Amino acid sequence: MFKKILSRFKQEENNESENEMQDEIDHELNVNEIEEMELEKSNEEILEKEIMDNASMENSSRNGNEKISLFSKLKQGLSKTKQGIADKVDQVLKSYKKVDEDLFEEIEEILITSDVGVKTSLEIIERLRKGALERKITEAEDLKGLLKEILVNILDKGENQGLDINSSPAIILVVGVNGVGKTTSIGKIAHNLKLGGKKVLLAAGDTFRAAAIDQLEIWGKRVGVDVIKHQEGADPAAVIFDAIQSAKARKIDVLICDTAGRLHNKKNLMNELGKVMKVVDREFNEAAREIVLVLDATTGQNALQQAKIFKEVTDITGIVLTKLDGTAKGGVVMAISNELNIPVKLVGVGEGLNDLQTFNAEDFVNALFGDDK
Ligand SMILES: Nc1nc2c(ncn2[C@@H]2O[C@H](COP(=O)(O)OP(=O)(O)OP(=O)(O)O)[C@@H](O)[C@H]2O)c(=O)[nH]1
Ligand SMILES: [Mg+2]
Repeated sequence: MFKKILSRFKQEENNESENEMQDEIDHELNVNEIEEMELEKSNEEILEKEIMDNASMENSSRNGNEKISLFSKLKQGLSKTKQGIADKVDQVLKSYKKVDEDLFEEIEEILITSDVGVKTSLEIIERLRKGALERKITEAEDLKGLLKEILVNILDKGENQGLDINSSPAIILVVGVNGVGKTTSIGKIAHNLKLGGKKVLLAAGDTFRAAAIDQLEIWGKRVGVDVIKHQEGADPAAVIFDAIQSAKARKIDVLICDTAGRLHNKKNLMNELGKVMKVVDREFNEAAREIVLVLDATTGQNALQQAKIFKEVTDITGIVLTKLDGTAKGGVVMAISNELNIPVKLVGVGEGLNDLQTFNAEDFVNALFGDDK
């Protein structure tokens, strides 16, 4: 039965024509427009929420002398994904005892149904089969170590992990569709950089709505970093231009630029990001550059689809995967890492200032399986 579903999946994947893909992409971006109308709140509402969040964050950090370590925070964040992948794998390994073909199929099913994606799941199982043969693994329980190794291998992009902004000046362009956590992530990155002694400046490149500018300013105040802004509706490239001049004049180490996710279609997105990139090339070519794509883990395979679109329109250097806490869809990180070959650089495991971590493949897989570091 499962084989049938799988072959249908594969067939569907193969049959997907370029045009259908384009429709899907345009649809995805059109949905943004509709969502924009639905999500558009008054400035006051957003400001109020931000201020309340701020207060509760401060309270919790005041109570939080027993600061949870980064790893346990990651483990806690991944608990639902663990239930969907690692716990189920553990169960089948226990029930099978010996390695056989059915066991591989069961693991494959677990992966596919956990947002790891068909393509990546099949690759993982192929490597698992081959590895088990090579290492003459016959006990089902012994497959777990091999599986973990394979997952680490897929996720580990070597030196590319973490933002590459050690040389000064540096610029980080933050892109992604609306609501994925761009502005929040900018706040968290700015906070971490400031703690590391860097001089940081923010640019309000999302000029699509006034609230976006206000929200970035709130984050700026919260972490003690200035924000360069224009009016709502201004040209984002002009904002980035001003921010770059200001960064140079003030000898800023890292300039972080917010951008709008609410663009009607792929062409608009390409035009807007293209204009911004031109300004960066011309005015700030000497700066180390990161173009990070923010993806919301709770959207599962949709996040993969978004990453494909953005990869086509700009040279993404890394992914920030937010909202891993509380979602069962964290398996999508394997698909992103494997299928797009873009390193996941940071992961968000909560709404607090300290809830954005540098991604580490080994820690991630250990946390996913509920093991220690
Ligand atoms: N639980 C959780 N929530 C997060 C995380 N990152 C962001 N959020 C929440 O996601 C919501 C949207 O975040 P924003 O930073 O406003 O997203 P955005 O991409 O800037 O959105 P637009 O400006 O509307 O395009 C906020 O309520 C954040 O608190 C995370 O890692 N975990
Ligand atoms: Mg925003």
